[in-house]
Amino acid sequence: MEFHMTNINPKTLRDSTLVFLVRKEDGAINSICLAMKKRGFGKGRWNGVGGKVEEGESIEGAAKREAKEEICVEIGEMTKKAELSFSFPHNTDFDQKVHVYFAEDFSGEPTETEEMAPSWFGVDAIPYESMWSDDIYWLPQLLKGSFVTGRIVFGEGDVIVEQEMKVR
Ligand code: 6U4
Repeated sequence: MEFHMTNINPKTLRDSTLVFLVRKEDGAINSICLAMKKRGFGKGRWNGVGGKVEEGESIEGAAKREAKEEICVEIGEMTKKAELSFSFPHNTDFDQKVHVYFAEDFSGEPTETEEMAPSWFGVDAIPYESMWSDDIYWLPQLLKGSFVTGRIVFGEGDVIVEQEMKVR
């Protein structure tokens, strides 16, 4: 794929959060909690939990609030794993800078709500074909321990038209 970027103005991107609960065995992540989005933006896809950062809220505070609202878990410590800018030139209302975290430290069992239905997946059985089409480019890197910075531009039908990822 050839990368040449449409300008995304970082100042106009609203902050949003995405948290993946993870479980480890012998020090390595062996399962990840994904939740099926039941309504609104991203409906019908497996994803982490999260949403918009509200005014006066910290990014981590927003991430924890969304985890509680969407799958009823209380998150303690989280690790930031990626910062991804998504742009939708045909509908800039969807443009967002997504702060991605892994959380091992949580209490409560992930529980279905009106918004999301959670389920645990082995790291070798992640349903990428039923997720946002960009996830396969960065989630495997996060699971391997990398931090990813990325910019992705979507066309109609949420097809990726441009992308740039830095893995470190
Ligand atoms: P609120 O009102 O905040 O609950 P909601 O309809 O849940 O609104 P939004 O926009 O707040 O939607 O949150 C979108 C969620 O989808 C965030 O967790 C970020 C995530 N997300 C957005 N674009 C994504 C993409 N391309 N790939 C991905 N997750 C994405 O994996």
